[in-house]
Amino acid sequence: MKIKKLGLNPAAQAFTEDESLNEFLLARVSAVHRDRFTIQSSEQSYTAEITGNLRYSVQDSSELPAVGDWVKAIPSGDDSAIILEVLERSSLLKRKAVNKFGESQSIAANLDQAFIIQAVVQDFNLNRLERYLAICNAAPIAATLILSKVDLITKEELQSYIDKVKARHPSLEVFSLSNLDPDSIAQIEQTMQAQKSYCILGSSGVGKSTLINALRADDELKTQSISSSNQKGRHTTTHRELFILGNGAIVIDTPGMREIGITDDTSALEATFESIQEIAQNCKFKDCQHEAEKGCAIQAALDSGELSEELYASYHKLKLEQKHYSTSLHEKRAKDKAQGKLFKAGKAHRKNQKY
Ligand SMILES: Nc1nc2c(ncn2[C@@H]2O[C@H](COP(=O)(O)OP(=O)(O)O)[C@@H](O)[C@H]2O)c(=O)[nH]1
Ligand SMILES: [Mg+2]
Ligand SMILES: [Zn+2]
Repeated sequence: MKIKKLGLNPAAQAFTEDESLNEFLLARVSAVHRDRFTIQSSEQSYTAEITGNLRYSVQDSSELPAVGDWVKAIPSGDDSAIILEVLERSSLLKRKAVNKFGESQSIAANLDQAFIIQAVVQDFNLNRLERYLAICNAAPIAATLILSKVDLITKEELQSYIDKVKARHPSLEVFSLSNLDPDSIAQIEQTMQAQKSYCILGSSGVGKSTLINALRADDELKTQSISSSNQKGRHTTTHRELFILGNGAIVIDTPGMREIGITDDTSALEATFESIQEIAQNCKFKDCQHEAEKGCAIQAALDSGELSEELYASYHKLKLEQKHYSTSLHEKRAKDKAQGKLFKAGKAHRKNQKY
């Protein structure tokens, strides 16, 4: 297989043009396990570990290899390797780590586009959609909405859902999907381009696995791992979360997420709520908090009905969450720094002691 089929990003492209490729292995992370990774080179897949150096030098778990990352590695056996370095990412989809102070958690790296799925039955929720849009804008990656299980509702009902989305996000592309209808799957697949990387996001039960299984019916790497298992009697159960579709597009499977906490990228929220940003430009004061200030265009738009209360409430909630995350992050950094100083002081102290 040609390496470019794995969807090279600029850093990986530069690596292929570099001589060091002769010595080192260029591979893409196709699965993440507790402390091991599955990586895919142009030749084969490897079970890989990271060097202790890499493990101890990271400040935040999001610096560790994620699915979709390009890595520099060295083979350490027939089908094992050691990851030396994570190459520069062109995007990183992440969320706030659950129950961890000021930390983020990677979802996938080097994506071009996300499909956000919401089922029209029991799952449709614009505020949650906006959370997904915010993490996609922060990555930054393009996002498209798929309304799934449309076989369970009428055309008129479907249109009313689409209208609700469009009222808040006029430029968001919306697909409708019934996994029972191959045409609707084909319509989504047709928009996916060769060598571009896609992920599918959404709550549990919305039809992600069913869609991915339909898409990966012709997964190119599947035949590759079967043939290498025939040759060497291994690789039989290689777990992967990265697939190459028949049309050459790359799909990265992500685990279902209960919480989609946002992190500290303020421009991502502004991009998600474009209409609010446009209105806010007319506020009299640049640093207007849109509370009780004179000449606040947001308050005026809310009063006139030009800006929907629901949309503004959704924005406001995410904004507060983002501020909270930023505060935690600063506190964590200050704490880490203080601990680092303490550690250094301890070391100096021990060095000065005779025994
Ligand atoms: N009616 C209907 N059911 C679906 C559709 N897609 C998936 N399902 C069902 O919804 C359930 C959850 O699907 P699954 O793909 O596992 O969802 P995931 O948790 O998002 O991966 C299963 O029982 C599927 O058979 C659809 O388009 N229409
Ligand atoms: Mg699933
Ligand atoms: Zn204002």
